[in-house]
Amino acid sequence: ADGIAGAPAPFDKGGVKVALISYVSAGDFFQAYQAGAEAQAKALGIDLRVFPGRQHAAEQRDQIQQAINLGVHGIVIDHGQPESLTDVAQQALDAGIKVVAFDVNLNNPAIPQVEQSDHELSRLALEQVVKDSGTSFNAGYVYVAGFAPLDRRNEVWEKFKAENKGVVEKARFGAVNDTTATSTADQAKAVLTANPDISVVFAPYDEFARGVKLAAADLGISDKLKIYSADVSTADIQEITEEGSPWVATVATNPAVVGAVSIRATALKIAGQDVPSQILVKPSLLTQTALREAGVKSIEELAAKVPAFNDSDAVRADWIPAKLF
Ligand code: SR1
Repeated sequence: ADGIAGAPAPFDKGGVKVALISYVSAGDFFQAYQAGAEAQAKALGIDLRVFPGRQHAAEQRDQIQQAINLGVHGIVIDHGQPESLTDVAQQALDAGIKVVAFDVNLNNPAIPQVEQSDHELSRLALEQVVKDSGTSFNAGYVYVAGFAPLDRRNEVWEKFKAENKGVVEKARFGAVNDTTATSTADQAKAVLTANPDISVVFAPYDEFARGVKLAAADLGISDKLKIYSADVSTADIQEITEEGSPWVATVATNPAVVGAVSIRATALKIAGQDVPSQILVKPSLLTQTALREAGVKSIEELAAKVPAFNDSDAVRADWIPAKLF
């Protein structure tokens, strides 16, 4: 591959190899994240090897070992189970490979972590809940423990409940698998049937929200429910803004930007430049009302209306090409 004139070594000569190793690949968020990583890698002349995730801890470990054997310069570890990754991540570092984590806490000072300000994300969503429904309501909560972003969002939910005793969590459910939305829909149907007094569902992952919305439609209770989520995609915008949708708000970054940021952080590490240990990409609140009023129908239209959504100042350098999307 061609080098970049004026870039530090090894980017000046080219031939830089990076592996993107994911735990989850299915769903809009992860596809857009990968596309953003690919766009930034291309702009940097990086040969990006993408290892798809199938929610399989042993497979993800094997993939890291394969990447070490391939002699990559850097590895992005995207989600995963820390207990099955910390030793192989250390093996990669010992082999001189730079490692960056997205949404998985590897507790290693040599591994910077990219995240979407999950505490703020949760806080913004719950502030909107209070605006819409006050502080006395019965709630459903969709959560699967063990995923760093969901655990961070959960910390804010727990605090919110502790501070608002009128908020009663009637049921907690959820699944993360190959078919997260439909599995969550099946569970939501049972939960909403057993708890007809639930009026708010906090579902801080778009696949969760999609599942709850599906269940509400099947049960014919869409008009009795308000769903709040994280994440956004073109398909999500359509589901949020369609007539009668109970999905009333989401708080989101542009996942393609987060993918690009992950690659930039890895490139800076490979070039021997400073990278903060925590790299935050800030999310924005997107309400159904605002999206409808702005007539936004896709991620591209959203980015055109909210320029900050299409970029991040995180981990920038003069030699790293910007303006990817
Ligand atoms: C299974 S964890 C899902 C979350 O990871 C990313 O942080 C996305 O925001 C998504 O909500």
